[in-house]
Amino acid sequence: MIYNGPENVMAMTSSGLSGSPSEPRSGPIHADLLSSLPRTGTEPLAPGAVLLRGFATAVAPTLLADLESMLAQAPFRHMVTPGGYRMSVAMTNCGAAGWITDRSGYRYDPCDPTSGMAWPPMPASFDQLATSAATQAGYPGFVTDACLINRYEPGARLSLHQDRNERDFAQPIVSVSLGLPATFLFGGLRRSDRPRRLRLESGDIVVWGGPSRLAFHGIDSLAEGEHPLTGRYRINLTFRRAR
Ligand code: MD3
Ligand code: FE
Repeated sequence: MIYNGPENVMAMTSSGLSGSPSEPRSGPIHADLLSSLPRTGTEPLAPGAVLLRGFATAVAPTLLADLESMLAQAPFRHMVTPGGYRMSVAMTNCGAAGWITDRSGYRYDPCDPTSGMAWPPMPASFDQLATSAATQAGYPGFVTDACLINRYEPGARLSLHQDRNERDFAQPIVSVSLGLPATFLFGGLRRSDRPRRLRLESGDIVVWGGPSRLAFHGIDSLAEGEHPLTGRYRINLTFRRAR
């Protein structure tokens, strides 16, 4: 694991105990300077789960432009759960397989049920980000074949669930948050385990592998807001290995 967050800036510059008296000593960092540093760094969240703050910030405009051009072929839609409920989160997919739900169940399918056509191909920007984030988190060689794209508007939520429709639970899931912030609920291996709450902001990536791969998780009801990249939406890209 590589730690490159503000912690290390502190460690390097707030000297006073180390270094010879003859060498110049950098003074304390001004509070405003510290708080204006970009939110970056690698933080372990739980066994196998790693938060990469701001990892996608620079590429976010490219991701959203590539998303925009696939929406003509595969627009966002509100799917229906097997129990007959319309999901508040709107979804679409790209890649060789896409996650869908309808009255007959949850599954991956190579075709979009709305058009009957294959899902749009995975853009190179998506693919490359998923692999580099997985590598940074300690999962080198991750190759995604399915990207589920979730769109939240204020009030939309995703109740606690596990992701179990993929073939190989040894493969991690890479999730990329864009636009409005959300409160992520991160539970344990039993539905009854009380979830932790974690704020995810635009550009944050979480890689879920190891024992965290089957943890219960969800998203709290999205708060109203306006974001320069997405307006009144939060977009989440979840990269999976489905087959
Ligand atoms: C932890 N999406 O698409 S991303 C989902 O923000 C999903 O749209 C949420 O849960 C969202 O299935 C959360 C984070 C995430 C995704 C998959 C996981 C966390 C996970 C799988 C296992 C454990
Ligand atoms: Fe999930």
